[in-house]
Amino acid sequence: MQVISVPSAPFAGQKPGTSGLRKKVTVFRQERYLENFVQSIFDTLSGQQGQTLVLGGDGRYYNDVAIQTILRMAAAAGFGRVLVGRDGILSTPAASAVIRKWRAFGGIILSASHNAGGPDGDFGIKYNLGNGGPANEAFTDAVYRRTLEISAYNSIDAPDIDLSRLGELRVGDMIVNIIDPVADYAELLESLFDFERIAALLARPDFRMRFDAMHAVTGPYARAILEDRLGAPAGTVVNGTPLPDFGGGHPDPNPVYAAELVAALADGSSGLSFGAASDGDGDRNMIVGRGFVVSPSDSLAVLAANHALIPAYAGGLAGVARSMPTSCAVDRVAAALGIPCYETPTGWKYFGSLLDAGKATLCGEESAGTGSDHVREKDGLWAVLYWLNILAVRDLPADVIVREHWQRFGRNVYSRHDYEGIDTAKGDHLMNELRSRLPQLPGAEFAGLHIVSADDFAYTDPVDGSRSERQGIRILLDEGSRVVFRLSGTGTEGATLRVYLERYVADPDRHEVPTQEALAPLIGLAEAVAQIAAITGRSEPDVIS
Ligand code: G16
Repeated sequence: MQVISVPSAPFAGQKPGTSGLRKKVTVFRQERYLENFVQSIFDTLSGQQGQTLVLGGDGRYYNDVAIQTILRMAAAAGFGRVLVGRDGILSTPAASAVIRKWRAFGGIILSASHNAGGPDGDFGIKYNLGNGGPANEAFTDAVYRRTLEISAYNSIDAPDIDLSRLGELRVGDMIVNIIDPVADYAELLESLFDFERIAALLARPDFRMRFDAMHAVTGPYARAILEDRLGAPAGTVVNGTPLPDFGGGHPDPNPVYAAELVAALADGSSGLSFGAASDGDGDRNMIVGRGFVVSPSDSLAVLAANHALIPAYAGGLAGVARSMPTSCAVDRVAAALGIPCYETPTGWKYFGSLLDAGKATLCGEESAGTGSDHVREKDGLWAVLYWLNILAVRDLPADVIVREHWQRFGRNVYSRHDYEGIDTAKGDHLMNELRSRLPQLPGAEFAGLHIVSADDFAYTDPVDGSRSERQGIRILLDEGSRVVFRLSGTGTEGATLRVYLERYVADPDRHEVPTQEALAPLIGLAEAVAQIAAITGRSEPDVIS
């Protein structure tokens, strides 16, 4: 096998964000762009000779082309074997499960998650370590530095291979195993939950669920698990065929982009009692009860509070972790359980060391992600099965379970306002202005709200001591209310400003006040402090979730 060195030169901007490198497909299709980034990953690794790499993606446009390129480059980099999902498909949690089960050296996941796909949509690539989780910041920073000095990439002269049939092939001297993308993952989930009880629930005539795969990667996974293994009626999974452009939709399971599912459960007319959805690459989830969308932060708290009902977690939780902007609902559960609750920056990569060290069992984020130590990614179908297991044991509808949770712990009323595609310079200016005002904020009053403290969140990993700075501006108010400002690290066009709003309401008589109404004073404070309209020219957020 002859390794060919192809001269190249750096591209600006190949800096991984919250979760890998995400850019427009048109950017990735530039000659040498993908190759430069992959070579920078391989140059940052050491000891991969003869080792196993896992490779797959969410099936979006360009997935198939990128996989063939990466296979040739992996052979040139000296990998001994690549496990690739049939048709190049692996959901993000399934890739994590495969890396762990087969003790692979690492994995490359091709996904831009919930971002739109197609020739004008987004594409993405990230590297996961041998623990199955996203590479840490030290690694991604090293990859970025490498992209700035790259002068060539390595490949071999080999034809594309047929990825549609399971089996063993070769690319150069490297073995390629085309594996069933679902089998290892389904087996793992079956080991965590009470499948018999969930099957009994799904068989009940008075219980009907719908899972919306949003034309993205979870279709085959959900069909195999919910319909084939658990016996849910055919048709339970809708939009279940993965399409390269996700049917033109936005595979982000929130009330805006999964509006059809929410509408189907809005009243009793459809006969549905439970709904769920997942995103482009299968790591996010949305849980919907009748006339009730469960907020992701509440979902994490409910999962933690009900862990004793789940076979895998009945022995107890070591601890829980949430990203900083996620509501503090789970903190209250942790306090009641007497277990630690860790607060990390946004990005699943920060949970990895806590999970590896056995400090946390469940993790979650406001951005619709929950997961556990079974893999090192957030996991959409895992969350759905966890909810089904709770419903099966408690025999109550999802909304009642959440309302009872509020009765016991109080309600952390929560919402996120997104201003998408704003001018990057304006986004940076807004954050810099806020930063410069931080020293004056503590003690200030805005429309009756008292600011207790304000800072730019920084995190020291309790396991490896690594430090991450400037992870979002927090304004903490009386009685557990907060406003947090961040710029998204996953967008591909301009900047997305995220404003996270939270207010703690203990009084059960006020739990049903509509969320935006309950948060109105905080929305006013956010505008007054950050001057969003004046700086960005936007008077309303694009997405409220
Ligand atoms: C990624 C990360 C998550 C993060 C989310 C939102 O999710 O894995 O940890 O919460 O992005 O990040 P941002 O607010 O920076 O856009 P995914 O599902 O896109 O891979």
